[in-house]
Amino acid sequence: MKTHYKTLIISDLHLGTSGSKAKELGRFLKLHTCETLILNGDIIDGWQLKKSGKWRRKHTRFFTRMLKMIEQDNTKVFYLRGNHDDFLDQILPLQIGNLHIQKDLLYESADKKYWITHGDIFDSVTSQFRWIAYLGDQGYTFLLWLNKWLNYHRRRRGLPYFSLSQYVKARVKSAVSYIDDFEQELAKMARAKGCDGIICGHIHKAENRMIDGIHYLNSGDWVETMSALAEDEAGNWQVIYYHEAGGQKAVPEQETETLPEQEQEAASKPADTAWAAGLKTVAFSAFLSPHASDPRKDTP
Ligand SMILES: [Mn+2]
Repeated sequence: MKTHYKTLIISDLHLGTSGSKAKELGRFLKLHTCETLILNGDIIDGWQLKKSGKWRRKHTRFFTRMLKMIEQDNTKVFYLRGNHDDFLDQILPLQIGNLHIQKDLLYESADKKYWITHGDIFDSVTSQFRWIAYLGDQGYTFLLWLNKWLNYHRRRRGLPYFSLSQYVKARVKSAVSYIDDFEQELAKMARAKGCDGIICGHIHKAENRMIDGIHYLNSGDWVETMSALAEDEAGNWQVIYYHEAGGQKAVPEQETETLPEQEQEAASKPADTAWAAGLKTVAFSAFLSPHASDPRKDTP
């Protein structure tokens, strides 16, 4: 039995990178039906594809799944550009049947007006250090790789899953304030546009809360947290996670050497902090310094 929502919003799938959880998202979409599906940016990672990324069959399968939803369920799809799929700027706005490719979207629901945008606009209005820019695009990829490797060894030693990048994000002061500023600033932008709410992605941190009277919603990502935003027929929003929605555990993939992952719950509470404390020094020196000098060069 499929769960039905009025609208589903996902973002930051980063197809073309090995960290992309395309298979899991495919399964997730199979478990749901919706009237409107909004792909809120960074679905295809054009930057990585240009450098070292590889387009894989499972990446194509995601779009096959999407087209099936359009054909079988008559789902309306809006693909909004993100900074990693900014190649879309050259073709948008474009409409092919029920598929709309555009920059952003004004969405009305239950008497409320939402501005839906990827969120990278924030990077141009702030001089704040940004955590991904801080690490650099490559640094983030490396961090995800290290995360996999680390957890492979932790699992062999019987230790629970530990999310290194979530840990770094939570501990690095500038990262915390970046996320905070991002949320505040986007809420302000929504207000300036006369909207009641803002729906974005970009920072890979799902959220559903009020900020100074503005409804702030973030759909998270499909690289790590595997989260989405769902709206029911009455206009109520919630963040849903892959593992809560009945998705199976991530499976090992021969083609990308992805290692099996534990439930995300374990990731949210790093249990042995003594072990983690040792990582801090590694994290700072290994990932942070090389890119710290020029945060504008390689934006997330
Ligand atoms: Mn982005």
